[in-house]
Amino acid sequence: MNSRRSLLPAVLLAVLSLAVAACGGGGNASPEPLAVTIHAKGAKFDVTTINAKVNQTVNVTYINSGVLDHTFVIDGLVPEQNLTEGQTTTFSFRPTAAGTYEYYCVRHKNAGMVGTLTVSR
Ligand SMILES: [Cu+2]
Repeated sequence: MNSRRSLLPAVLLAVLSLAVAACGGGGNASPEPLAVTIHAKGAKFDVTTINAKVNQTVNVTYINSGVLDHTFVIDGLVPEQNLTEGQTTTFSFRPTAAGTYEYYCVRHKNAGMVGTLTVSR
């Protein structure tokens, strides 16, 4: 009975250690925020690749420097942002899973107004 009693703290400690290890697996500190400025002009983004980390906040400044209306969408991450000519908007997102995501302008996706967000661990 005594031995069982003395075992309990050790078991608790082991469980706690596992829990901490599981939480800390991806690194305890969140990555520094990433700032990205993207211009829309013609039917193009001037930035067509964004590289981010899992759980990294990405702060985007989106500038429409052309004469067309443009949008910006990442399915599941960024709802449609609308910009009329000359407008600037800012928005943020934070990917929680590694992978490759497409960002695009709804109006000009077919014309090639797309880019790639790569999220890595
Ligand atoms: Cu567009």
